[in-house]
Amino acid sequence: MRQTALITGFTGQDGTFLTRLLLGKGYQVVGLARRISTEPPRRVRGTLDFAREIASGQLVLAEGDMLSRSSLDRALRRHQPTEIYNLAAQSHVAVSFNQPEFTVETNFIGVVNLVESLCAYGDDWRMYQASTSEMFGDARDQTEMDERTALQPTSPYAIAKTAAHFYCRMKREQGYFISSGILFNHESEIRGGDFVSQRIVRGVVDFVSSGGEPVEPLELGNLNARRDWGYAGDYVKAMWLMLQQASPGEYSVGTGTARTVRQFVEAALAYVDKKVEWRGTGVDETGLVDGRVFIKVNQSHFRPNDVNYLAANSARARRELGWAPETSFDQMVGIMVDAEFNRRLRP
Ligand code: NAP
Ligand code: G4F
Repeated sequence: MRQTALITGFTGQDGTFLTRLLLGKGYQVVGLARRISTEPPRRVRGTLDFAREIASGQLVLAEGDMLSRSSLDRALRRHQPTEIYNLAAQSHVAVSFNQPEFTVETNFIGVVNLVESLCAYGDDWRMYQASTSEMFGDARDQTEMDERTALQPTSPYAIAKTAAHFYCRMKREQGYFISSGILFNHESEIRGGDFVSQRIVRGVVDFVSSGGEPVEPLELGNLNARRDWGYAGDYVKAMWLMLQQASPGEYSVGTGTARTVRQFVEAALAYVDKKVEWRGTGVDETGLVDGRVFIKVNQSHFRPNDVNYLAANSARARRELGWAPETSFDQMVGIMVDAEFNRRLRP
């Protein structure tokens, strides 16, 4: 019999990749989407076209919001999913400092709403919770992080995600099948435009497309922050694998290699055969390309607290799930840059 999966956060980056993965496996996918006043973003239109191509009726949309328990109850009763992937979140760390209440409501209370709705709905279900490496906070010893590493969240985003992580753990200990993926940063050609990877990629494409004409420098914040960046298409496979195990658990998922924001800039430029020359330090640092200022540091992009180092120890995911990243960092950067050039050819 065909399996039904419900995905919250279906319109986001991971929701898009996971929908495609599950449709490809023959699932019926129920995409929970909140009502917005503007037209659906292009990335959802792409998914709808994709669904139409492979089989009509395999993808259905359910209107709902993590802050409305009754909408979650209704979606569960109506569609009877057996796998639930909770990807919905206010997912931007910097935004969470300006909107702490909304972030905590969505990322923590929203999870409580969903879990309690599921417990009332029955017991034939498995849930995936999107936990995050941000929960580790600023590790002093800079060793790779796994499921046993202490959590020291330092942003409203991470605090809310940590509360949700513990809530899911509590429910797992009561016998419910809830698995939490502690995923490290993963990017793609459909990454939101306000994350540093996509800001850099768009800046590089602007620079190359200018043909030597003056362009506004790309303003960034903390160039020294190190992240363990992987490709989103690989990471949604780990989510699915977690729900196929005999028992639920927590899994740290990343590549194991941390790179600085500065190295991301260098890699994106290298892909278009350019080199950056760094000058100055701190907020006075600039990056020159072909003698022109391409990068400027702007204090407004710094966070009140930043996490300076994140790198995964994914031994458990590799051993138990058989998961491993398939796309290298340089390949991921290339995919993003190519997609940005193509997007400009087809507005
Ligand atoms: P994303 O692109 O920002 O997508 C977030 C999704 O959540 C969107 O579909 C958004 O819908 C939805 N959403 C937000 N508030 C909602 C609400 N109140 N009710 C229903 N839906 C709501 O995020 P992502 O990168 O795909 O990440 C997916 C999940 O993994 C998130 O929980 C994120 O915190 C977590 N995570 C991400 C990473 C990463 O590097 N990408 C790493 C670790 C964990 P709209 O389209 O309507 O805004
Ligand atoms: O791209 P970012 O905004 O991602 P961040 O904060 O690491 O969060 C992402 O990954 C988490 C997993 O670890 C997810 F849970 C979360 O949902 C999200 O997907 O920033 C990365 C680094 C930070 O240290 C930031 O301070 O880049 C630094 N940075 C420097 N300049 C900048 C900028 N970040 C942004 N967004 N914009 C800048 O101009």
